[in-house]
Amino acid sequence: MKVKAAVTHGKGEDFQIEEVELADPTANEVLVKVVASGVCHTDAVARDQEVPVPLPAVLGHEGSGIIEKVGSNVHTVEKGDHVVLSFSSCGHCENCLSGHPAYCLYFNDLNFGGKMNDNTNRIKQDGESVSSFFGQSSFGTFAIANERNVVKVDKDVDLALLGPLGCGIQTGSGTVLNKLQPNFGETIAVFGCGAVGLSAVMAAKIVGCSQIIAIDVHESRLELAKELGATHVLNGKEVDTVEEIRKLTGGGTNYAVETTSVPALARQSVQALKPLGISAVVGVTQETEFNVFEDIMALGKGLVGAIEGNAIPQLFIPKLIAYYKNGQFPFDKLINFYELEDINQAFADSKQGTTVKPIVKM
Ligand code: FXY
Ligand code: ZN
Repeated sequence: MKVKAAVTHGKGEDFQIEEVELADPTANEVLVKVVASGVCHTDAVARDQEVPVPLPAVLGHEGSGIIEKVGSNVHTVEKGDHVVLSFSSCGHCENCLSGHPAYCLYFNDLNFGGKMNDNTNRIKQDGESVSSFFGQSSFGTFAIANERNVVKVDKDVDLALLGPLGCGIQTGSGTVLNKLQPNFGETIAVFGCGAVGLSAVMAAKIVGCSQIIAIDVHESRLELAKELGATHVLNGKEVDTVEEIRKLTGGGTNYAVETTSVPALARQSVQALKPLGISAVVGVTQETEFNVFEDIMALGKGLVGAIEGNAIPQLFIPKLIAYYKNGQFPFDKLINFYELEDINQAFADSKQGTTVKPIVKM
């Protein structure tokens, strides 16, 4: 079938709204009428070829929509179901089998390699193959997704809002709820108040952290952090954050989440911990300096990584929606909607910091 999509043709180039040809879903795939898709920093990273996704590609990996057609071997969803699309995983490796699909041994190939799980393409333009992304390519009016990427959701919530639960919002909230798991009354510092950081703030409020210290350099985001549950906010441009956090908490927090990808902040997130504290890094940082003895070993601290909030999306996303429905997880406050035609503006506003989480509507 012919569908409209935002196509990425060249490194760093604007998305072009064009027609592409979508093949039928194979046995383990579904065809989804995409209602909307969140915009995540990882889409920009792929567009700019910091990760070499073969181009041309249809990016987008925070889709939400309605099942239009299912392959012959699909059993968990049917036509008409509302779904959120999440990341790809193989289902067969030891990490998938042990309930850790975000650490699938084939994660990079399946999400960034440009092909579906059977290593073939579903999208074509002028007879040439076009890459898929995260097994969904949600920047289009229809998408083919692996059954494993699909999360069935309640029909009584606005489906257009839900796509970011498949990546950015799951990443921030899951890092707190699934990975760090603070106890009621413990303390946490969240570095960065983008969609990931603010989702971590909301999650920390859900578990009852007594001090939730949010750090950013944009005042508007710090205001939003307060609204969403931060008990204290720090502008990293104005104060020494490590010193301030130690002062506010009497020696440091139990936990930290680093979402900014600013290399120096990975170390600061550990320095801001009290003895035995743990910092989770979710911002992609390649290299930075630590004094391993002083920063980590001497005080029994830990630095851990987390991908996609350690979530099993089919179990975790419905829980987030339940929290949203009872008012405990107001992630809609992060969102601004755009038309698909305005997708380049959505990316620009996200980079600028004027929109926390853009969603493009199809
Ligand atoms: O956006 C989604 N999350 C990613 C999986 C985080 C890791 C990005 C790695 C880029 C190579
Ligand atoms: Zn993402």
